[in-house]
Amino acid sequence: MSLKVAVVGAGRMGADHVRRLHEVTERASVAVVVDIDLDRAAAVAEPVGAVAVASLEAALEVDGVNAVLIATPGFLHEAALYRALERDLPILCEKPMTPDAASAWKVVQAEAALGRQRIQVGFMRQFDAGYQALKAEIEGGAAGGLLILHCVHRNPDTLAGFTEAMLINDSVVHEFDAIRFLTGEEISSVQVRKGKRSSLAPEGIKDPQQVLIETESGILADVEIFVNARYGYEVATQAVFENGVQNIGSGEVTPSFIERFEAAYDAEVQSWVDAALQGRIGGPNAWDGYATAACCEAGVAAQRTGERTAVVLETKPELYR
Ligand code: ISE
Repeated sequence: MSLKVAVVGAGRMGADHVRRLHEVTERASVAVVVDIDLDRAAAVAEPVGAVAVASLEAALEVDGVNAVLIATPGFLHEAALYRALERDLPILCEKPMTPDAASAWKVVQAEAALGRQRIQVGFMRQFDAGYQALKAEIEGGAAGGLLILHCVHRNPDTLAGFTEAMLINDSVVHEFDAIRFLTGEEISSVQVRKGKRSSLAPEGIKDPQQVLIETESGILADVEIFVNARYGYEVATQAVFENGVQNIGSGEVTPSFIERFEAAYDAEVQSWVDAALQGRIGGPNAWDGYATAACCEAGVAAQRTGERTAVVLETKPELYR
């Protein structure tokens, strides 16, 4: 058996996943590409022999479709998630699962009512060899307990229409995910400091910023988020232990996240496919999507007030324990 995927969204991420599913992923193929811009859908679908349609409803009618990969902008995810959940299909949903904590919590409740985990959220860093090695080091305990994470997240530039909240919702969301993944803990508070503004940042945007994070047990993390670091894309973490340090990613400069995390995306999609064929998910779940949305909401509030802002979560449903 193999997965016949409807890829929703033919933008940068959607097109990259279509190429990946066609060229790299085993036991899967792209059956249909969905985009409201039908020409754009066709341009992505034709080279891989897939059908192009303008709505998910139409895609779900295409013969044999048995899985959905959602790669539209985040504000469109919610409707697509419900549609795919209604059909009880395996879903890989690009981050953010939904743009805010309340809508993410509703998705969690809908999946919990279904009684099966169907949604895997596209936090690809969990499939990156460096992050996996660091997690193994933390769990192994050879250097003692983990105390601090210093995180650097630099992008070369931003698209038109970029807002300061996007620093948190688009970029720091990956650090929230990585910190939760590495520590195995929930994040309890977020604070944001704005300093000297780069003259290369778009008008009205304070870039870079510093995000200060604390986990449940008191592990501290600081994130430098700098999205107009013209020299390239660089994502790095230094973990400070009781008796040692470990660095990942430092000096690995690429044009964008696509190249930096290419192997991680490949592994993420393969894991999703293989798990889906066995009726499971193969990575971060809807609870992770919800918890990171709550962190983002606290982060955006903290950007406005400058205050240390608590992250308050609902009770985790049994399905995710
Ligand atoms: C982008 O959407 C990503 O997912 C990248 O990993 C992140 O570094 C970038 O800032 C986001 O815009």
